[in-house]
Amino acid sequence: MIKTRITGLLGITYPIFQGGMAWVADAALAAAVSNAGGLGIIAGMNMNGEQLRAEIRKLREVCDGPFAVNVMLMSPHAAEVADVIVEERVPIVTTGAGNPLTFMKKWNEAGVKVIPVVASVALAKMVEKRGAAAVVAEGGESGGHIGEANTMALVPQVADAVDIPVIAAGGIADGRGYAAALMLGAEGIQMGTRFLAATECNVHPNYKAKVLSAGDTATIVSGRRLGHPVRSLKTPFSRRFAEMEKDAAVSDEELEAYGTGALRKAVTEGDEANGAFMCGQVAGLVKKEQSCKEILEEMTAQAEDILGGAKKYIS
Ligand code: TUI
Repeated sequence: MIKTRITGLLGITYPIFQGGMAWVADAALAAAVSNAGGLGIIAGMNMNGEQLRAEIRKLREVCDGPFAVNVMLMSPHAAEVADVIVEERVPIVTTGAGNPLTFMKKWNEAGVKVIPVVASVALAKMVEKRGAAAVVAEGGESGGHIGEANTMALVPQVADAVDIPVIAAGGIADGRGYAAALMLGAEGIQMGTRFLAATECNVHPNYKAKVLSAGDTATIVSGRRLGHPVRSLKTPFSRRFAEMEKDAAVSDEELEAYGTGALRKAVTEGDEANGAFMCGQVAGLVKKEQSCKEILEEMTAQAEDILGGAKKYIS
């Protein structure tokens, strides 16, 4: 078994989080991951307060264990979602795409464990000071909204800067990445892309098929001009978006409008022409659909093998 401060702190079997992917991470996926011994996370991003409350209750019907809700801080519903987390006594919250300080006092006072996703050392130090239980250090190999630093550089710098546990995210999809993350100073990992291909993941079949057939250079980053770079699969939509942002004749408003609703179209409709299929660089490592339980068990067995055999490098 791989045990760290994170397994003890959260009461989970495996120190493996499922990313709180907007539109994707519903009660079914989060329950499957939590029931298998990892940390399942419901995405609060695409829901208002009442929709989130319903999703939390749905999860609790089939899952007794710890789970989390992710608050996407750029969401117009962030404040009401933050309140629902307290009202529903959600045990753990993760945040993304911004600075969570405005909500941290309320969550800490309610006994919610706060685990912000950070893309820099500065934010990691700031949230530690305000009572974060841990941080997820997310590198730019990730799918979706990303920061500037990549996992190999970011994780050890964050681990040096804070005393709370660090969970590595971005570029991890198998036991090799898991073992490497521990060597960089992380005490757990978060994965999104690998869980996109999970049996219990309800994305449109086109989305799953695209992830499963993707190779190492299948993704592209767009949206830098708007201040929120996003990594997604190369599709007619994402290539066009990247072209439009280079074109000075296209206004920021037009660009923003072109992107609006694109993730929903990919997840719920599998719309190849107009959808944003957010996905990490590790898609090329994800070759088959598996249950969440199989994913957690296989990741752990591979990482244990590698870590156990690492002495071969020392003479
Ligand atoms: O949030 C994510 N990944 C996401 S959110 C999302 S939904 C979306 N849809 C369309 C456009 C944009 C987003 C899809 N994927 N990951 C966590 C994450 N947080 N990555 C990077 C950051 C981050 C970046 C800057 C966190 C804080 C930050 O600065 C905070 C500050 O103000 O200091």
